[in-house]
Amino acid sequence: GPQRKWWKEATVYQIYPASFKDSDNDGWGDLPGITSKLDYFKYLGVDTIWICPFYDSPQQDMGYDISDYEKVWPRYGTNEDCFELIEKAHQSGIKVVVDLVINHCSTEHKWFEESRSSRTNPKRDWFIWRPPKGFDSAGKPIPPNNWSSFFGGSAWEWEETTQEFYLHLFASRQPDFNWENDELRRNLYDSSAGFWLRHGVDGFRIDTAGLYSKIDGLPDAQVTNPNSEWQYPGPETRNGPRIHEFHKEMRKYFEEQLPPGKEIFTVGEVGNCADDGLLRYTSEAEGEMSQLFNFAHTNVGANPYFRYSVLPFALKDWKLGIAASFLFANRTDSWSTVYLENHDQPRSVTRFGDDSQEWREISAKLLAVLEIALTGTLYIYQGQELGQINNKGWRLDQYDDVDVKNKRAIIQEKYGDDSVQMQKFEEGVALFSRDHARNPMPWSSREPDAGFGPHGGQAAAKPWLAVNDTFREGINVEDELQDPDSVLNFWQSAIKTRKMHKDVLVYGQDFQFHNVDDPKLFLFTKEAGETGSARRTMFAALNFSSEPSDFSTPWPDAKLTQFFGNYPTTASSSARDTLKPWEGRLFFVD
Ligand code: ISL
Repeated sequence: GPQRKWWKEATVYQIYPASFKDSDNDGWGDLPGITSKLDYFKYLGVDTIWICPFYDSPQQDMGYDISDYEKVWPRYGTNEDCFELIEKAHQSGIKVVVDLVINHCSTEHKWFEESRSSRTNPKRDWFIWRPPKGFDSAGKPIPPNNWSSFFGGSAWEWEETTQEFYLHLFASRQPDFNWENDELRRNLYDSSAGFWLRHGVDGFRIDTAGLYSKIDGLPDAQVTNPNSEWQYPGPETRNGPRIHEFHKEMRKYFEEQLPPGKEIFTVGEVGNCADDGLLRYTSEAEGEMSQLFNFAHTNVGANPYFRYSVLPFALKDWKLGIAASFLFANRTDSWSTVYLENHDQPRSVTRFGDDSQEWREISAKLLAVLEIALTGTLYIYQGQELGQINNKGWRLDQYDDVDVKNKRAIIQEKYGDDSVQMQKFEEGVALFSRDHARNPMPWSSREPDAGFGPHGGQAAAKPWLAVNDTFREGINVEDELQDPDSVLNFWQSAIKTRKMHKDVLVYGQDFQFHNVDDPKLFLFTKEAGETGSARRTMFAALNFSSEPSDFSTPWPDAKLTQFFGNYPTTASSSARDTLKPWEGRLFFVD
């Protein structure tokens, strides 16, 4: 079986610093707020935290636009606050992973300020500058190619002063680095990663890890959206010609910074890639990244070219997506991840469970049963452990995300506010906006704004983004701690179970579906150990519907022993049985 590693067995809790805990009453979460909750992580049973970007930034894209890699954004605290968080976390046995955002920085980063100052500046080549293709009849410069930015509009921004465009795959104030430049790469590794490695971090989540090596000559992208002037650059930007070389070089640099004996891990965001590429990125022998986030299962039901146009999907599509996200690593020296939520995804109960009052809790628990049964490093996103759901009934102007704002402005200009297009967009945003994951964490039902800020007699500051109203209906830490049947306490026991049976739950191989076409049932087996008596089979039976469903095991004579489930355990465990609505059961097969 796979080689044992601490970071394979880790349960990682992802923190969005803006929205976790506000300790100084300015309406924004902060690092001391995170430090104040170390006991909460211990209670839940997570052993690693990943903190999204907390570096200095003008916050055009919530800190994914970095103006100084080596400085904490003042609203999040000071560098000393960060060093203290790392130290105290380590004292509590918790590892700390930070975000590495290196496809681009902010236009306010000093390197970009130098680069844009003149065509002959020594840092000119650290970013991707190109002359216009020409000028239109009105004298307007035409971008060098037809690429769209992921956040809408052209991926090129014109600079009057030097009469060239710069490339930005994301927002206009997030200029892409030119990874072809050796000097840039060395300085980038050292500032973004080296600085924090020397201050004791245990790993990195590597942002947009597949996008650094653009295809030579930056050719036009294929037309996938005939309604737009700008086209989504897929093959031109993803998993490009030098990407594996870059990752090897970077990993080698990391290793050089580490004290002897210390082992870190990295997890790359590689949304879209063929299996052989996924294997190569994460193979131990290749020495690139430790593991990655694949989007095969989170992309289901979203148009890959425009996330807000909602597509129907069958349970089978999602099952296959989930398998695709980790099966590539089966019986290899690669490793993968298990996740349903992050700061870019809506709430999993709303998307994959049932967020009605009747089924919310049980379907949230079912998702936990599924996740602890999958092979890979497990990630939980803040609020997921409470069974949080999407914001309901928000108007378009309540969303803060640059992606929603930019695309709304484009639709407004083209079709108007009262158009069918705008109505469709609004429906898509209600399901898919990144802001559903970004509300302040609900700590309490009794305090203003769910106890996000400190309330010792001071007037509470308004949080940067409104809290989700569900904190009044029991979805908050305080109420859930007190309720033994809460989603929170269920997650606690789910994590314990995963650790107790890690041979099959964390490390199990040879995942196999049964009746994969079934529209309600999600049935699979996995194996622990090698051949012979050391081998152990697990069977998972999950019902993704609000009706009871009969299931049978793949083996008529098998004796099943249930070891975990989201309803009180039933005594009989025969090869045929009925699953209650949204029920999930894990068995050993003898
Ligand atoms: O498909 C994509 C690229 O081919 C995108 O989904 C992309 O992978 C994703 O949007 C990247 O997200 C990350 O980088 C963004 C930031 O806004 C997100 O929050 C972050 O997770 C820019 O840094």
